[in-house]
Amino acid sequence: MNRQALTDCLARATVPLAGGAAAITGSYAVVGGSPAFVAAPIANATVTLAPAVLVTFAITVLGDLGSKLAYGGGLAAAAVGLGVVVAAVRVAVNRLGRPLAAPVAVAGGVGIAAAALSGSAASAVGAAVGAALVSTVVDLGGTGDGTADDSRRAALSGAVAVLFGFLALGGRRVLATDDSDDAPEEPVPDDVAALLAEAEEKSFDVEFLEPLVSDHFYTVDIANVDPRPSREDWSLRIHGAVGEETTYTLEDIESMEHEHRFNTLRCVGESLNGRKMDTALWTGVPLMDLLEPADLQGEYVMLRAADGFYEEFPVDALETGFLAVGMNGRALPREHGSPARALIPGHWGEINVKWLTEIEILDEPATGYWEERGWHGTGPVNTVAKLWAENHLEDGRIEVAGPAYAGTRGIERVEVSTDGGATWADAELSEPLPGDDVWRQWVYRYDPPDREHEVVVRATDGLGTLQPEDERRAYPNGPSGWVSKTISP
Ligand SMILES: Nc1nc2c(c(=O)[nH]1)N[C@H]1C(S)=C(S)[C@@H](COP(=O)(O)O)O[C@H]1N2
Ligand SMILES: [Mo]
Repeated sequence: MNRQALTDCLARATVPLAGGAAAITGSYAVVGGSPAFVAAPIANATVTLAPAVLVTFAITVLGDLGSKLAYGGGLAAAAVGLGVVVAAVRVAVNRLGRPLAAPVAVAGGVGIAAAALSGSAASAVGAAVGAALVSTVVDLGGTGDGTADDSRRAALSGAVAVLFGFLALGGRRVLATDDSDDAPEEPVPDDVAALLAEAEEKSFDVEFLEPLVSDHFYTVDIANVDPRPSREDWSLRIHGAVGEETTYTLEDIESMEHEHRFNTLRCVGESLNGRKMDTALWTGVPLMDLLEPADLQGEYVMLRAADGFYEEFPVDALETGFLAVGMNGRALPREHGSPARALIPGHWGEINVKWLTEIEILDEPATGYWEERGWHGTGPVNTVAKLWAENHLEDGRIEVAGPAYAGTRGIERVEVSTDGGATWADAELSEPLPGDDVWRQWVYRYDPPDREHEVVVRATDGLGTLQPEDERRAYPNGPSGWVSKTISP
């Protein structure tokens, strides 16, 4: 293809692409980043259907960038898909010799495609309006046939799509006063406030160190657009190898006796000194209170969720499990699994299933979502001491600090070396918080040598076991090794 032909081709593709882009912005303007967003099913499929190696690379090497790229890829695919609809409809209308009918036909075609994808009329209307607008303006702006006209239409369609995007998204910001999906903030109950105050008091006053109850709790989702099960529709079904199949509604759960628990979560796919480890105060009910009436008979359990996620593990781990409906004194936020998620103490984050809908008891072991992709993330966490804060104090000393975590084994000791591991000293540990599965903080201050030096940190768990020194990357068993960092005086 020569250059001119390529330019023409691109120019012609621009109108449908601009239409597709306007369609997804139109949908977003109406329904936001909810499951009704027209790009949601496509964006989510990019993760679920992607080859395991690619997903692992995205998680371990690209981290958050990986999920942004996946989301971006999904958005692009949705724009192209709807663009194909725009193109097909416009070609058909022109063949029929009814160019004036194009906007109506485009609105209809895109609307139907968007409704099929999103299952939402509002979302479809937003998409249809966006695409039809681009189509209309392009037709009004065209003067006749020919190549010069093609590039002119291309420029016009791009400009309309961008302008529409600004207006639609701007309008959404102005009109949607509360863009968050979470319940309106209610005052934090006294008992929760007291526990949060205790955590604040026990947190070290160290700059750049996350407090014992995390300010920002990480998220890991297979879905680019999280589910949003409505409170009314949500239920938790306990079935499979049980004596008595049992279903709970949210009302059932809310009428039960609630507890508050500090619990740390850590993702098996994070890097050794990474940030996918956090702690919150969770409110909910012990899983056993829900499971006892069901009379469990199998050895294994599969937890299933509204986003299509599922994880399997031995049923014993449910004994200390918890169903959380609240977090830090508020309703469980959508990104952390509202209305209810599982917490399985001491285990890697992945079996702490969010948007939990089913507990299926099994006679035989099965394979969970991440295990199908090669991970071994259903067991207990590895011991770690992280180095998150490095401060040069006014008195000339250096202060290093971080969290240490070993699941239900607990942390007994953290040691620091400032000479690359030749000699060691004990770090100061924060007072333990109540609970069996909570991290602690460590801090160490020292007079630095007047050259670059290597600081190494290592933890000993509550069973007296020193964490292994050898560095292993996250895939497939979770990161392991001693964290070290080169520090300049
Ligand atoms: N339904 C569902 N539950 C899920 C996930 C998910 O993608 N979907 N991710 C899991 C993983 S890999 C981790 S590490 C934790 C993270 O919990 P958080 O997002 O609340 O930090 O949730 C787990 N539960
Ligand atoms: Mo995870």
